[in-house]
Amino acid sequence: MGLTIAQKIIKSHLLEGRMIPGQEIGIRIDQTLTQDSTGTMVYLQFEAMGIERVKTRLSVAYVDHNMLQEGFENADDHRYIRTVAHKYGIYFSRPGNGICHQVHLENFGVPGETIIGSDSHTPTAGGIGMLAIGAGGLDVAVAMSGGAYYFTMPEIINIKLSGRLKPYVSAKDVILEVLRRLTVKGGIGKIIEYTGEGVKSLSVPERATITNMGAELGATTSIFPGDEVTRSFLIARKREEVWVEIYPDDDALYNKTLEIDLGEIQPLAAMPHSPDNVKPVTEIGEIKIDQVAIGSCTNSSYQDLMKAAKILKGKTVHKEVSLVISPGSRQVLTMLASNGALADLLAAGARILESGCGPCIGMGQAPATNAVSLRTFNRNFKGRCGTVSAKVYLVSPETAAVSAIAGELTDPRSCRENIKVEIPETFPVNDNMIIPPSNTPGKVEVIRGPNIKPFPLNIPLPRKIEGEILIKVGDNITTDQIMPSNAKILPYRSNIPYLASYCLVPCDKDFPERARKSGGGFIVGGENYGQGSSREHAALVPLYLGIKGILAKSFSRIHKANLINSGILPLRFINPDDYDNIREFDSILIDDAVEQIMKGNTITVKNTTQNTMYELKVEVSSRELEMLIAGGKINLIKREKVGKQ
Ligand code: MIC
Ligand code: SF4
Repeated sequence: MGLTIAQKIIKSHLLEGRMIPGQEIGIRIDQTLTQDSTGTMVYLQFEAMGIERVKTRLSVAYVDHNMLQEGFENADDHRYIRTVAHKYGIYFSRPGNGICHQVHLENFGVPGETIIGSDSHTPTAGGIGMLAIGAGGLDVAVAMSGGAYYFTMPEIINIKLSGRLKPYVSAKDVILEVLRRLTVKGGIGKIIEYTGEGVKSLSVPERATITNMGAELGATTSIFPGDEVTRSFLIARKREEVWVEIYPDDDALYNKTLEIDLGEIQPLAAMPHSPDNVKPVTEIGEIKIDQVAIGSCTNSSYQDLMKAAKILKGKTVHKEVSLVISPGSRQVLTMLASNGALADLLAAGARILESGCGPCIGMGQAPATNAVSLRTFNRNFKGRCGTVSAKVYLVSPETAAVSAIAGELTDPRSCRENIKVEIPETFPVNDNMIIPPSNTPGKVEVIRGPNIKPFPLNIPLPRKIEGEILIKVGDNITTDQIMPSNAKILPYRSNIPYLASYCLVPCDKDFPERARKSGGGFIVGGENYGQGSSREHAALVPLYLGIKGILAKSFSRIHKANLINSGILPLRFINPDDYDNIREFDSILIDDAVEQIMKGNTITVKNTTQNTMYELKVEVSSRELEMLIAGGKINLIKREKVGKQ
C-alpha cells in the first residue's frame, strides 16, 4: 500500500510504535524551535536535564512575543534565552528579527524533516513540506536532549484542491472555508494533507497560511507536498540544496478526502469569538469597524503585505479606524522599505509596529471598549486582544485593507486596483540577527534575572485522591482562558507563583483564591478542553494551585500532553450525563488510582456529596501512565537517571 506525505516522513523518522491511527508512536526530531513566552520555561527544563549540548540537527530560539519592555522582566528573559542558547548549541534569533514561524520558514525550513516547537502554530512549516508539530515546552526540551517525540498516530485527511483562487480571494479564505466545514474540533487526532492540481497555484507563504491555521482545527499538523513551488521558494532564498521532492504515492490511502475548488471560494470572516464561526463577508452585513490589524504568523509574508500596500496606495485609512501593521519578519519589512511599499503604507496612515507577534498576543494595541477589530490573525477568542468587550473578526489581508479604507467590513472584490504581486526571484538574505551557538560553551555564563522562579514539581500519584470540584466550565475552553496572556501578565511567564492569580479568571474571577484556600481539587470541563495555545503554563499553574485532575468530555491534544507531563490526571467522561450531573463544589474521591488505570484505563470516581459514582477514561499510553505515577515527566526522567547510575 502506498504512503501519504506525512506517513513517508513519519516512517523515515520512526523510533517506536507502529503507524496505526490511535496508537502511540515515537519519532526522531531533526529541528526544534522555541519562542520567548514559552522558551524560558523550556530552557529551564532543558538545563534541569543536565545535557551539555543539544542533540538535534538544528535548534533555534526566537524572541518575538514578549517584545514590550515595560520593566526588566521581558528583557531579562531575552538575555537568559540568548545566553542559554549560546551555551547549549542553539541558534538565537534576536528580538526584531521576526515571528518564529515566518523566520523559520524563510531561513530553516527543510522539506521532509521533522520539527517540534513550543508554539501551537509550528505547523506553519508544513507549508514547505516539513512534518511540523506544536508541543508543550517539556517535550521540546526532551527532543533537544535527543529524546523521541511521542504522539498518537493520527488519521490522515486529504484535502484535494482544484482550480485557482479568484482575485481578492486568498489563502486565508481557504483555511477559513476548511474551518467552516470542519470546526475547531474537526482536526483532532488528524493530519491534514493538501494535494491536487490546485496546490500548484499556491506559493509557499500561501500554503503556510493554510497550515498555520490547521492549529485552529485542532489538527496534529497540516502539510503540503515538496514540489517545484517549494523549490522556487528555496532558490529565491539561496537554499536550494535542502530541497527534496515529496508527494503522496498514487495509491496512498487516506482516512477521508475532502474536495475544495479554489475558484469557488469567496472572501470569508470568522466572527466573534471562535475561528470556526465563519461566514461569507457578503452575508455578515454592514459592520462599522474601529481597528484593523494586519500581521501575525498567519498573514505577514511579503505577498500579504504587498497586497495590503497596493490596496492602500494613494488612499487614506478611514478617519475612525486605526490600522496597525506588524510585518512578520525583518526581511519582509526590509523589502517593503526598499521597494517603496512601506512609504505607501505610511502615507495611507498605517501605524507600523516592529516585526513580532504584537497585537496577536495582546502585546499592545488592545481595541477600545466594545470596539470591532478586523484582524488577519488566527485566533479571536474573547478577551485575547486585551479588551474583553471587543469583537474580533478574522479576515484576509485583502479584506482587512479594503475595509480599513471603507471604515466598515467590506467585500474586497469591490476594489478595482490590480493587486497582483510579482514574487522577486531572489530575496535579500541577511542573517546578522541570528546568533550562532558558541564554540567555547564552557566560557558562556547563563544570566538569569530575578523574575525567573523555579517551576513547580508534582508528587507521585497517591493511592487516594480527594478534593472539591473547584470550577465547572463548558465546551471549547481555551488556554487563553485557563492561563490568560496579555501585555500585563506575559512578562511573568517564568514566574508561575505570580501567574497563579490569573488562572481561569475569565471564567470565574474567584477561582485562584478558592483553589488556594482549599489546597487544590479538580476542574470539570466540556468538549475540547484546553484548545489553542501550546503554553504549558495552562498545566503548570493549575499544578501550582494543587489541581489533581481535570474531568472533561474531551481534551485538546497539546494541553492533554502538558497535563500528563505535569502529573495532572486527564479524566474523560464516558457518560455525557455525568458531566450534566456533577456540580461545582461537589467533593470527589478516587481510590487506588494507579491500580485502576493499570487494569483498564478507566477510573471510578466517587461523588461523596451526591453519593454517586462515575466511570471515567484515562486514555494514556503505558509510558504516559508511568509519568502520571511518578508525578510528571521531570520526576520520571530524574527517577530513570538515578536508576541508571
Ligand atoms: C498563541 O498564539 O496563543 C501563542 C502565544 O503563540 C501560544 C504560545 C504561548 O502561549 O506562549 C501558542 O500558540 O502556542
Ligand atoms: Fe505569535 Fe500570534 Fe502566531 Fe502565536 S498566533 S505565534 S502570538 S503571531
